[in-house]
Amino acid sequence: MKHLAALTLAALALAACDGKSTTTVSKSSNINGVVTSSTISMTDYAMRAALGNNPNTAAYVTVRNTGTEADRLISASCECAASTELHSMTTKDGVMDMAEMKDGFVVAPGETLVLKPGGNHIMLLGLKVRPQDGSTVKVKLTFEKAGDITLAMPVSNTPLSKTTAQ
Ligand SMILES: [Cu+2]
Repeated sequence: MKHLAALTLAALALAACDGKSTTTVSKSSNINGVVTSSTISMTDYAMRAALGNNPNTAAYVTVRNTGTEADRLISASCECAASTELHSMTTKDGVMDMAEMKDGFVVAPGETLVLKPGGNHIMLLGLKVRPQDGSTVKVKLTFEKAGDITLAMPVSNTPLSKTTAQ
């Protein structure tokens, strides 16, 4: 256990160190919150605040492939959670069911992948830090071709609700 604690501290130190050199993204971003690499553009990203004693939460993003080749969202990771999975959401006979997308999500050229509340999502399991409404939490997305892109996700009790005018 001591060993694990030391590792965690080392990871935190690394993260703190990393945070000094850049702001929030590893590629580039503009003031409208659009994060881009040469072939991937991301908008509408947010994380749901931790609810009650729920050990898990979810995060969302819209990914547009502006390149000429298919890419694939392979995985996501967050220091806030013990593990992170990509989940699909299906409804059968009125019952919602989540399943891990072990091969991730393919995004064809010119197409858009939408991860949103009530739909496919990024699942954050075993929260180590409980994301609070109004805070910002970094989530790293890993693409097969575009590589790693880190998003500073705004945390909300009602993620992305502003864009759908509730
Ligand atoms: Cu899920």
